[in-house]
Amino acid sequence: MMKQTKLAEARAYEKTYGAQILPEERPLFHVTPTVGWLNDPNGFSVYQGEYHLFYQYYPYDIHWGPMHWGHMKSRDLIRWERLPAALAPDMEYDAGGVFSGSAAELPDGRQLLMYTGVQGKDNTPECRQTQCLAVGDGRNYQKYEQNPVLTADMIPEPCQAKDFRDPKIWRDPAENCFFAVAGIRMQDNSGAVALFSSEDGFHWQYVGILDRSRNEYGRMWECPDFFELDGGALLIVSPQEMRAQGLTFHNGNDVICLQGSYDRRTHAFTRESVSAVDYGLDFYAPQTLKTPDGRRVLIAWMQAWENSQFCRDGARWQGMFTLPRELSLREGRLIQQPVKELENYRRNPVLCKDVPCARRTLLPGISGRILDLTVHVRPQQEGSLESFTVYFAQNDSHSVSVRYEVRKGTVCLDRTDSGFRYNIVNRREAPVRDQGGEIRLRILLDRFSAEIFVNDGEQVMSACIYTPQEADGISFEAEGSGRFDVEKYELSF
Ligand code: DQQ
Repeated sequence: MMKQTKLAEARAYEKTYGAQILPEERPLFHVTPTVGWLNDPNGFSVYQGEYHLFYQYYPYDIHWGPMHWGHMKSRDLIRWERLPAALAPDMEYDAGGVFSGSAAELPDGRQLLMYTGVQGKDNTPECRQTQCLAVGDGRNYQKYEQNPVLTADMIPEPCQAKDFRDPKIWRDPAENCFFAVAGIRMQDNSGAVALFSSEDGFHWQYVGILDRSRNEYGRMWECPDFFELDGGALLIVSPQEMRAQGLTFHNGNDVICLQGSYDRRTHAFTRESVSAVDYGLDFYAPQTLKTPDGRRVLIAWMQAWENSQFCRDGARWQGMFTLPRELSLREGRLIQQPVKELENYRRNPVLCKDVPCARRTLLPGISGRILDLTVHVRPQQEGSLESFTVYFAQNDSHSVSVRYEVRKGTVCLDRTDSGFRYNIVNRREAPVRDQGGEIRLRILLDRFSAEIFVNDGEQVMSACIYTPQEADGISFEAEGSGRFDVEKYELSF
């Protein structure tokens, strides 16, 4: 009884208030909640030939509240159709929130959701987190009568029942069974990733620990994802309370990629390297799926927890996802590129070739706030270029910039002048590979965000920007001599 009420309430609320948000109040091709608050992507998966994407959702406010799951689907990862909210916190075992989780298709054609049920108030010693199931048809879901199916006492090592969350499930056709990874917190407060398996998706057993932080890479590890890619095994986790290390990791909530090898027989993961996934200002809790044509695609919450309580004036939604990115390994390095489907929405190309670098350059036809812009810069001769900056979302009083410092070997994203009036982190630098002063920057803008793909995806920098939409100027500034090409497309449906 209670169950129908909470979900029905959320569905009725989002129907009424979601419809009041004008399309111009949202980005064009980035996912936002129907109304209210969104954080982590959940259940990013293929179901009956379509992409499904759920999200941590609190429809009633633009701030975090008792978690529901919102729901969208898409045929091409770019245009998303809104579906009614999928889950509400309406059982004793999830009354504190339906936290993050994932989805898979069952052999009988039903859709299986696995999520964290929170009992008791989050972040208190009494809180208990367990993994629960719901089964549905791609629109409506029934919670499993035998929930929860995974509890912290199934883990033989001592760990804390208040921090056991974010299951990512997948079906392994080779082994004809399901696997799931989830974040746990050991007695020393540090995070680890536990692996579980199940033959039918409903009855689960503990397999082992894939990797652990030992308080070196942050404390609790949230939102793990584990998959094989181009001959390697990748474990992506979102550590809390990370300590900064050079330009690679920053303090607070980070996202790291543990790369190594996986022995399918013993289920042992051997870590070989650790890298950052995104060098921008807003990126957390990513999740991946495998497309029917075999690509590994990642999507993340494009927001830093630390600044998520600051909203744009008059906002009726808060929180959006990155553009889905294709992952690959190139010379052992994680490469991320916007999904190729985006190219179907490119319109009105403007190409400017071999432009001489100058103190300030404006180019005809190069402006806008919803676009796909690539700049390729090269020095006139070796050592002749000192820096190159692209300014965008620019007018007399605003701008956001991406600056390449050739000798330092860094790219810096800076939104200090984006118009936001809160004391948040506004600048971050990424180390880039030395190519004798040459660089490629692909910049995706979608009204409220910027995603910068450096050197064909060797580094990515994602950030929300808070600049009035009238600020749509783009300009280029160089110190030293060189030449550059610009390729710009508007993006539209
Ligand atoms: N967000 C969820 C948790 C997860 C955290 C709660 C990460 O499941 O650990 O909204 O952002």
